[in-house]
Amino acid sequence: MTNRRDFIRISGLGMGGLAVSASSLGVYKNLASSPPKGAELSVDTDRTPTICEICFWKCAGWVYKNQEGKIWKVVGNDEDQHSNGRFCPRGTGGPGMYYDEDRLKTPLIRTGERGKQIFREASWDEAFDYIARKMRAIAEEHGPECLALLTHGSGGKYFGTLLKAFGSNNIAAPSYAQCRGPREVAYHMTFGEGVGSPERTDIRDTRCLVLIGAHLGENMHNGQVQEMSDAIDKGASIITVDPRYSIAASKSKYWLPIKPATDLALLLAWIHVLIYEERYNREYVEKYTYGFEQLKAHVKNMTPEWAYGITTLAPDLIRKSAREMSDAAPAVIVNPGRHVTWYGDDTQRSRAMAIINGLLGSWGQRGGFYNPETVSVPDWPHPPYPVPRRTWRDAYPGKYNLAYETIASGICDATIPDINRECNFKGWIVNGTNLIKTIPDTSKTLEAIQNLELLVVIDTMPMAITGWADVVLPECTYLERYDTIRNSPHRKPAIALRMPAADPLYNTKPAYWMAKELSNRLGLEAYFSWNSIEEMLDWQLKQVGTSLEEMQRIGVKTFERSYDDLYFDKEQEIEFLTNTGKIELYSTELAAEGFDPLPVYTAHEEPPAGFYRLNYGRAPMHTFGRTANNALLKDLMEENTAWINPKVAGEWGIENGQYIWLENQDGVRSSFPIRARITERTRWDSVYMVHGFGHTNDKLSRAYGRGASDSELITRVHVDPIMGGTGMRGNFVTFKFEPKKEEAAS
Ligand SMILES: Nc1nc2c(c(=O)[nH]1)N[C@H]1C(S)=C(S)[C@@H](COP(=O)(O)OP(=O)(O)OC[C@H]3O[C@@H](n4cnc5c(=O)[nH]c(N)nc54)[C@H](O)[C@@H]3O)O[C@H]1N2
Ligand SMILES: Nc1nc2c(c(=O)[nH]1)N[C@H]1C(S)=C(S)[C@@H](COP(=O)(O)OP(=O)(O)OC[C@H]3O[C@@H](n4cnc5c(=O)[nH]c(N)nc54)[C@H](O)[C@@H]3O)O[C@H]1N2
Ligand code: SF4
Ligand SMILES: [Mo]
Repeated sequence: MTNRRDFIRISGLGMGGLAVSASSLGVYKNLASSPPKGAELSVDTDRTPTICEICFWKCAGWVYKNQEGKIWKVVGNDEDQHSNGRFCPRGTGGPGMYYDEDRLKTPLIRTGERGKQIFREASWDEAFDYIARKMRAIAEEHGPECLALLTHGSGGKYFGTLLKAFGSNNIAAPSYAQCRGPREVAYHMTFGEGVGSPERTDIRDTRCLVLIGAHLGENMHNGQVQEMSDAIDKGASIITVDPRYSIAASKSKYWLPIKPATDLALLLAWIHVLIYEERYNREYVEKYTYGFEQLKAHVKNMTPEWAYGITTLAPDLIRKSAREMSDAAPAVIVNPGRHVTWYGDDTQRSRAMAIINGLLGSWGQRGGFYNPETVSVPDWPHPPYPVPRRTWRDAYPGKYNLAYETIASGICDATIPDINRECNFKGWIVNGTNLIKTIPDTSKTLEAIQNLELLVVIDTMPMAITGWADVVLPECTYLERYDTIRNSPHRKPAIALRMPAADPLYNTKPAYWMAKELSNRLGLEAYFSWNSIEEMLDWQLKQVGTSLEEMQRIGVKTFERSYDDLYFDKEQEIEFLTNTGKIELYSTELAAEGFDPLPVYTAHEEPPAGFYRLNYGRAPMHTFGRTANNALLKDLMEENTAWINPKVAGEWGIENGQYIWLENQDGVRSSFPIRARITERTRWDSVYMVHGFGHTNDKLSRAYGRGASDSELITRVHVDPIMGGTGMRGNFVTFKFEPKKEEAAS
């Protein structure tokens, strides 16, 4: 039996053939203790509250300084539902970001050709004057709505206010069309509500957790991983569907090593078993759902035997795993996953998962999905925003009507001039997202960038995207600034504060300050009418019954729920926010838009001879590409590896540990070599690697050229017709034993 600490340690040890070095153990030790035991420092005077920015789970914690007053360590806040007082290895390594000597240090203005990284250092005034001049010029010539904000992370809120005040609401995050968008749309179609972040999965009390691709344990979303490990301790069973033997698979009662890209067939067969063996939650289905009979007819022939031919999973395994779920119902979760943009039919796959949750009656039930609550924090009062004349939707008439948020890749495509479009985007403000590595098909992103009249990048590090900027604005790290109040949904409504633990190093500044300064130059100061961020935060906090002074002391404030409705009572009549007011097994909304109202399996392209499907995922000690240069985390894992099945390695004569190059179906070869990891843990038809390596910006002294980048190899994108998500897993790679010729010469 594993306990939570083992689980996290195991997840660290399990990765990429990595031997955890002695220096890394310190980081793991911190992970389990909070606050540091035997700390010489008095708790009240020397700690300041923070919200981790190493990933988007947004754990709240404390920053401690050492006796010299230097930032020393970050630990979880016990009051915080996201972290329960513990940080994950990445969060614990956060100070590495503050101390990184490669950080962006001062504003930069481009002087040479775009992308050649020829910049001059500039003052903040010069940088802002330059940006404001260009923004005005774009607004005059093309309209303010030709400006877009691409953002991921906390500072985006302030630039969002600026952009809306300027007259554009084209604000996109890659966490939608490159990540969880299809899932959100599918759950809206089915239950009338999205899943949200943190996900409303009641893993703590579940009896059966079904992970389809979702690789918790490598995906280190803190609270979820802790709850999963607690649930395992309490005897919950785990079912993992993954072509790779993930950490989660190693903890599972059933591991279904599915043939990649065939999940929809498995899901339909599961539905078949649940319905035809009468193992669904009859009472719940009758009371709350719509379209059961259509669903039943739809899956009539989709037997486990049918699915076997597609998925390679034995019919008996499909039946047994379905029964396992139904035995646990309603305390069962078919995990909605998070990064679900895989094959382009992702909304439909997510719908099939949602339908199973509906059949098992887990939505709104203990051990299934709870009903989260959020503290509504009012914005600082400001004049109404002007109504934009056009939005990104006008670039896609009749398309993606079911997308609730802006599609980052859609902004990118609509920046490339096209005579069929009335207007193209002309300026981008890019905050905290490394678009070159984040949006698939880099050549298109670069083509878009070459057509921009203005590209402003706000980042903390020199990354691929900053290399292409006209103006680079260096943000101070999360440890050096105040920020937006965190009010994410959870079991109990709560807020958290981030405040500076130290003054910003170098000539770096927080996003709120940049946005306010820009507003002054654009005549939009009425939207930022606070005198100081402290004044603004204090006002906001007082509206919800606390104050800046109190939050500086406690970091996190948890409120009682307004209703006792974490789960709903089976006696209750519930009106779901769908067209029919029911849980829609059959989606009337999809039908109205001309899409399949019930999910249909369609085959995806197979790898050509000599090629393998490119698969990618997460490592517990890194977040995307943002931590690769972090000295503390690089110690834990300094490069990624290519997981290759021994059978395949044998055919190619590849040795374990050998450096190879990967080349995709379009002849794109990885810029850098990657070490082979020969392992039975991946199927023979795919090659797996961790995303976020193979950095191409040589200003990253530790990360440059280490490992290979999956992003480079993802040149084919399968767009989800329902909401515009960019399916990225339809790419295939083969092995090469030398770099591309032109690169070898240079
Ligand atoms: N440590 C760490 N944790 C993170 C992050 C991070 O950068 N680092 N990022 C966070 C973010 S933003 C996200 S969105 C999540 C993403 O994490 P998740 O949503 O959990 O995972 P995915 O990226 O969808 O899936 C990765 C898994 O899918 C498997 N897989 C590949 N192809 C198939 C297939 O065809 N079928 C099935 N069933 N499985 C397949 C892979 O082998 C791998 O194990 O992680 C979050 N957590
Ligand atoms: N090939 C491929 N593409 C993917 C994925 C994948 O697995 N493979 N995953 C997809 C998913 S799930 C997601 S959510 C997206 C994530 O996509 P991104 O959010 O773009 O992820 P990162 O690569 O971490 O880029 C974050 C950028 O923010 C900067 N940054 C970090 N902290 C701060 C800060 O405090 N302030 C500012 N201004 N900048 C900061 C970092 O230096 C980095 O340049 O990528 C998607 N794209
Ligand atoms: S899960 Fe880890 S990296 Fe993400 S916010 Fe929490 S501590 Fe930070
Ligand atoms: Mo994501």
